[in-house]
Parts: sequence; structure tokens; C-alpha cells
Amino acid sequence: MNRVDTLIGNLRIELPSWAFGNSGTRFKVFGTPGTPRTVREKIADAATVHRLTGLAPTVALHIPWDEVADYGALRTYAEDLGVRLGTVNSNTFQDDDYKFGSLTHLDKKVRRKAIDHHLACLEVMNETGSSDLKIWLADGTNYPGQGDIRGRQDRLAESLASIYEHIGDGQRMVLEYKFFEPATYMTDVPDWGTAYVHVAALGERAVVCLDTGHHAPGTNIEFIVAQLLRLRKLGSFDFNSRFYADDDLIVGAADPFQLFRIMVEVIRGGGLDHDSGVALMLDQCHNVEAKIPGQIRSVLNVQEMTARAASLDIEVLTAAQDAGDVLAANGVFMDAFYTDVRPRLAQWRTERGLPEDPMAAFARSGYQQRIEADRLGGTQSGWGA
Ligand code: AOS
Ligand code: ZN
Ligand code: ZN
Repeated sequence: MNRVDTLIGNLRIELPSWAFGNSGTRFKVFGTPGTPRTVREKIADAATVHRLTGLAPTVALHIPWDEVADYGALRTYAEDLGVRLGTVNSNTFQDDDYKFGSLTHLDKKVRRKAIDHHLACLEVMNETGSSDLKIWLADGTNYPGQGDIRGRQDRLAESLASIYEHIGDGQRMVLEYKFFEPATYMTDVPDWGTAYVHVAALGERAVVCLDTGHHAPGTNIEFIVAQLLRLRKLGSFDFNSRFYADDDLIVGAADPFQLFRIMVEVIRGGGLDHDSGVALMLDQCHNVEAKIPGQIRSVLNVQEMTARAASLDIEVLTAAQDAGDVLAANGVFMDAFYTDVRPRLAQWRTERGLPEDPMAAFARSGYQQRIEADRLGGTQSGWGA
């Protein structure tokens, strides 16, 4: 098999359960007909994306949004639909107790509550067969002087260590960073350096999650990818794209070239090798666009930029770099970016019994009409619901 086919064959993209629920801005959450009312319905939608693209065999859960009484039964339900349950995301940002922090809180009781929530997530993972516990913290402060930056770091380190003790064999703690929001002045895990410092102190089973929307504008994200891969600490991605802030838009929609550059570094660092330990996930919300096609488009965008990145002629590039030929090196790089891989990917799909055009196949399938008719009554599930 050639290089492009091998790398494309290794590509697996995890879908977030919350992408199928209603989401919105602080101004309005628009309801959409057919939106799942239960976690099972979210999984059924995710399985549809996988059936049509062959790219998304796992679904990430968010606890407590996706809380159920029997996770073993949920696992069987997912597997019967052809997908597996993936990363479990904790949630310490929707409880009054966490107003001034969770794992960093001054009050030991609140910290204990946040730690216990993560231990409960680990129990969920034991039943779902998930290997990754993803932690994103809303902890931070809004005003200079509001909190002791150093003390908060010390408490964070201690709390993370208490959770890490319970990470079992074959499990990982994945720590996500974000430079702002909801805190406006200081966030306790603002950047990859801070996330790295904490996971490095914990041990081998702690790694970093890079959410592409969590950097200041202009940040060279592919540099961070290269560095974390070099340090063997890049555990996962939360893919999405942004124009201004943490917009959670369809990955590759705002800046396909950035996605291409990221995938070049992923491939360069072995992140697409079999068993690389780098989980590619989406962390997106579809506020105004259709949700299932939104997810189909997203995984196809990742596949397309991966195929372009895989077509980069490394030998020619290296020769140009070694010769100090700046323009030739940049030319080879841009040639790969401008390569139209769509016919090749359409063929890749038909060879595997997948629809040549998954977006069109979804539109033809009648699935949307069916869920709109079936999912009447009950409460639609949404971000935070
Ligand atoms: C928040 O900004 C982060 O991206 C998290 O990954 C969060 O848990 C996720 O967006 C689900 O809300
Ligand atoms: Zn994220
Ligand atoms: Zn985010």
C-alpha cells in the first residue's frame, strides 16, 4: 500500500456526543427538529456518520450530560450500531459549588467533590471500555488580585495527583488547556506549557489535549503539535475552527491551510502511525447548521487535509531544506496543500463499499426525515442539558 493510503487507512476521528444536541450562544439556543432526546439517540446519529464515512468509529461522552443508569447496556447498544464509546469528558463547570474553582478551589470540600466526580468518571470508563479521561477546567479568576496564582497551581497539582492515582492500566488522563473563557483574567491551565508541566509531573499515563480553538489569534499551533509529539505528550486533539474566539465551528472551515499544516506535523511526529496514542477528536457545536451533515463535513475535512499532508514529498522537501533553498522548500509544501485529493478519496470510499459522496448519501437516505418524525415529545438534549 502506498503512503497516502496507509495514513488514510489509519485515520480515526472521534465524534463528540454533544455535537448532535442543540447548542447556541449566550443569546439564543435554536431548537432543531430531530435533535436527540437521549444519549442513545446521540449515539445513533454518530453511528450514521460512521456508516457513511467509515471514519468515526468512536463517540465521546460528557458526564453528567450523558449520564445513564447502565453504562454496560449503553456500550452494547453502541457496539450493536457499529461504534464504540470513547473519551469520557468530566464536567466541573456547571455547579454552584465551582463558582470560584473546582480542582483549584480554596475549600478542601469543594476540591474533594471535584476529585470524586473524576473518580466517578473513571468508574464510567471501566464500564464503557473507554481509555481516556479528559479534563477541561473552567477554573480561573476574573480580576488581578482575586486569587493567589501560585497557590492555585499548587492545589491543582495536588488534586490532579489524587485523580491520577486511580488511572488504571490502559487508561490515560488527558489534560486540556485554554487561555481564556469563562475566566477573563487568569485561567489555571491556560497553555500547553502549563498542561505539560502538570502531566509530566504525574507520569506516563497523563498527556495533553490540544483544542485548536484554545489559543490566542496568530499562535503557531503546528509548532505546539511538533513539540508535544517530540515530548511524547500529545494525547489528543479537540478539532474545530474559529474566526475570533473558541467558536467551535466545523474543523477546516475557517482555515483549511492551518489544518493541513497541523496534519503535516501529526504525520511527521508519528501521530498517524498505528497505535500512536494520539486521539483525533472533534469538539464542535452546530448552532445554525444541520448537525449530522455538519459532522460528516467535519470528518471529511480532516480526511481531505490528511490526504493532502500525506502527499507531501518529504524527500524533495528535505533536499530543498538541506540546500537552503527557501522558495523550493516552500513550493513543495504548497504543492501538497493545493493537491486535489477529492477524486482519490471518492475512490477510496467506493473501494470500501462506502458512498462516494457521504453528504449526498445522507440527504438521500431519509434518516433526517425519519428522526424528525420519530423524535417528537420529550426534551431535546442540548449543550449543558
Ligand atoms: C471548553 O472550551 C472545552 O473545549 C472542553 O473540551 C469542553 O468540555 C467541551 O467543549 C464540551 O463542552
Ligand atoms: Zn475542547
Ligand atoms: Zn473549547
